[in-house]
Amino acid sequence: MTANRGRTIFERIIDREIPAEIVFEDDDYIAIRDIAPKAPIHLLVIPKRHTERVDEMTDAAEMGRLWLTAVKVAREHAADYRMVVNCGEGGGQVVFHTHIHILAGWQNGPESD
Ligand code: DGP
Repeated sequence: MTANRGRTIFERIIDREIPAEIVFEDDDYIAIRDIAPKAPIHLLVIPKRHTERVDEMTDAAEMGRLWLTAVKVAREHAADYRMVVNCGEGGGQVVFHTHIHILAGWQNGPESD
């Protein structure tokens, strides 16, 4: 067993154990560039407090602050954008630490390039 057992890659990025291109950070959130971008701009907004998936969050203020942070980060990078949350393996989630995807930067909409 290792000390890192159970910690996700995002917790290790938050703790600076693994490098990432950080585009925003405050006391409660970090936003990074996705390592395998699915759009010209692909960012991940990650709360520092650990929950496995967004639907574990029951506090409306906490949920609201997460989305407001994602909107702020998105608007700093693009006028128009898509936000995606994958919930659970069946929903395509691979990293089990809550995060919002921001996808943007296409010339003519999401399926264009
Ligand atoms: P999801 O399927 O919603 O759990 O998306 C996880 C995303 O995390 C996926 O788009 C790839 C990205 N990702 C995985 N490992 C790393 C990493 O080490 N660094 C960065 N920057 N992104 C990562």
